[in-house]
Amino acid sequence: MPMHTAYVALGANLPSPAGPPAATLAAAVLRLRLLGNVREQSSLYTTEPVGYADQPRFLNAVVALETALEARRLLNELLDIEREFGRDRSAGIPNGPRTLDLDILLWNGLEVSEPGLELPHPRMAERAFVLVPLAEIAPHLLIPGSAKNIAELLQKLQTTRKGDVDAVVPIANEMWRIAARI
Ligand code: PH2
Ligand code: MG
Ligand code: MG
Repeated sequence: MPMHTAYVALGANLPSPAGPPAATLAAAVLRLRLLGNVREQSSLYTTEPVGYADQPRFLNAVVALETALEARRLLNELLDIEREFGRDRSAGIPNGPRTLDLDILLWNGLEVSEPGLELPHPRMAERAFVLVPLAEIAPHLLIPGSAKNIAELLQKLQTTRKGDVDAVVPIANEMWRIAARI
């Protein structure tokens, strides 16, 4: 079976049926294992909300998932998992609060721009809450369409938006650590 490597960003800032955001993200990682092999798992980070200020802080992380699923199939599976964890898209505030957000950042070297599926993720290079955890697990990874690797993109963000990068802080969380070992 041909396998692919997808980098998936996880985010949450509302309680879900699994519990508070840390419990949701730990459970979501275990759930992602039904889609393939979670090869790398970043630390868990507490982050300042970006794009819409009046909401709780987020927890964010990134994992590398080895999977046989094509990008569109993977996207649909991730949307299913979001719904399992109580995601309600009818609230409709762009960048607003959510129980669970699972975004594909990269799927192999694929470049695609279709409704609902844009790869690489179009805003990933501007988002410290994505680049910091991604740089932890894949600093040398290259993004299609960009000459810079993740560590270099993060350095660049550090010079323009140092405050954003400093606001992404790793936290010790037992559930998250255990989920990485199960
Ligand atoms: N997700 C958003 C908008 N803003 N801010 C943080 N800190 N973390 C997120 O995951 C996040 C966000 C849209 O998906
Ligand atoms: Mg998102
Ligand atoms: Mg999303």
